[in-house]
Amino acid sequence: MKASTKCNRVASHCKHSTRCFDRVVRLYDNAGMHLTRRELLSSLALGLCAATQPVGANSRLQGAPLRSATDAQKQPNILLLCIDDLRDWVGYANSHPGVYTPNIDRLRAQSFSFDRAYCSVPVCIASRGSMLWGLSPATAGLDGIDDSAAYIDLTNHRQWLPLPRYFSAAGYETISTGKVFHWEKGTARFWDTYQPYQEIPGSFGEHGTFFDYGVFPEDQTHTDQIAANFAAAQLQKKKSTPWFMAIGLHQPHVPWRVPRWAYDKHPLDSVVLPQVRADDLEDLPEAAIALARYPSGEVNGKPYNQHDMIVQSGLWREHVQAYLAAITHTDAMVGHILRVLDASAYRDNTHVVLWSDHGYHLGEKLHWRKMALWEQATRVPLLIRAPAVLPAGGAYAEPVSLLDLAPTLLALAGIAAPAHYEGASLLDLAGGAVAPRPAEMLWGDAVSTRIGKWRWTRYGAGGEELYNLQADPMEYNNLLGRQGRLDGGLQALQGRLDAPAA
Ligand SMILES: [Ca+2]
Repeated sequence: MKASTKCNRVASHCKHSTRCFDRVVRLYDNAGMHLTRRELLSSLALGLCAATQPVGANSRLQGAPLRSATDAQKQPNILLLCIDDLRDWVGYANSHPGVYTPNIDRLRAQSFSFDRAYCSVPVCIASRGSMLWGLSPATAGLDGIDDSAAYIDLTNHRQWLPLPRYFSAAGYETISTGKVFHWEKGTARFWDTYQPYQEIPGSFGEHGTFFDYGVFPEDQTHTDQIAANFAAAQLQKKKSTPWFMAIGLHQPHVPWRVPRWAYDKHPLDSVVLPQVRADDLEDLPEAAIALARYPSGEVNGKPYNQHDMIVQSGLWREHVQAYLAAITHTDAMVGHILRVLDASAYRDNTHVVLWSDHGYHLGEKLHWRKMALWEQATRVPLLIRAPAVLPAGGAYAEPVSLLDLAPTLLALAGIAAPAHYEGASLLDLAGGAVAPRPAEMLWGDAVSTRIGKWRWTRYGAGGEELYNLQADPMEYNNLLGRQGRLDGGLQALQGRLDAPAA
């Protein structure tokens, strides 16, 4: 990977300086490790391609059953609510004081919750690509670092089709608006009924921290309100076939620009900052420290780090307030859509699934945004309201991966998953029919595994982390220290699942 490519990508987050982020560029320019990994990914992908049947009318939708129109009309509808950059800050999770999500909390009471759900890659494009194509990030070539080309290849792949196409093949009308796929271009064609959307205009803010936030103008309609209105209008139409509707809600992705009422739910003096330990990086290997400090580099000739910049600005609390307000706005959009659904003819024959593409740091590990392998960046809400299938109010406490979401959505509709999917339905897992399986997440040349109470992360450049989340939910204490390794790997970890807290 060439440094210039990465700088251009990083520059999309930072217009102020393409010379920033030197440390990260150096980390990922560890050429030997990265090329080895790229070669490995390529060989994996080629192996899978070779194993796939030739393109043809019957093989394109491998695994999708043929159904009669009568059968199809009995199939449940699926409403998928896709939230952008929402970490585990939902009211029902009690994860942070002041989170206000009454509508999502009501949905949770009606739903089965996967309380420890993890993205496959902690950045929008790669997480969504992995989820929507049912492929691990390694197979899809989406490692989070420079994924544009791999993502475009996916959208044009002739055998690996995106999720809505399997619903179409089973007789569903597929409906969408908002950010579901990462980009509208090249993906709008995957839906039968599609409303284009406008991203929220934003910059890198006026606060000197590269974050854009503020009050959304009252005389304009917020893009998420437009999406919610579209969903509501669709839910009021009479449809002759079952439908799969995916609605993308942009907040709490930056820019955090939501109406005044959402800010008013979070008065500044009530906002609680996340717990951050200044010495939190001292037991991390160098590669983990570099990830925590990402993005870092220099601006106007001075070294900087995002967390330092926000602390020095004196606006940390305002940033947290804006994130909380953005969550509350999305919660209201969820409430609007669900109220219309529940007043509609579709109420009793529609499964609702809510998920977020990855988490978010607001200072923990001295890190901001996503793009890291700790709980804050990787853990997401995941709710399934399908009371005939999963008990309302129920929960699954073991780690699960969003890689399993596409086969789960197909299973909810009674559609067989295509053979190349690398995840498996969560329905069996939730019912206890199969043993818990580790959730794996990738970032660049680093891999992190959640299994039971453990998180084990290893970096291509060297260095590992091991946390006992039961004893140490904030991941303050790396049990391997700066230099340690986990002897015996995953097998050893599985053997330690029942060991006393370290
Ligand atoms: Ca995102």
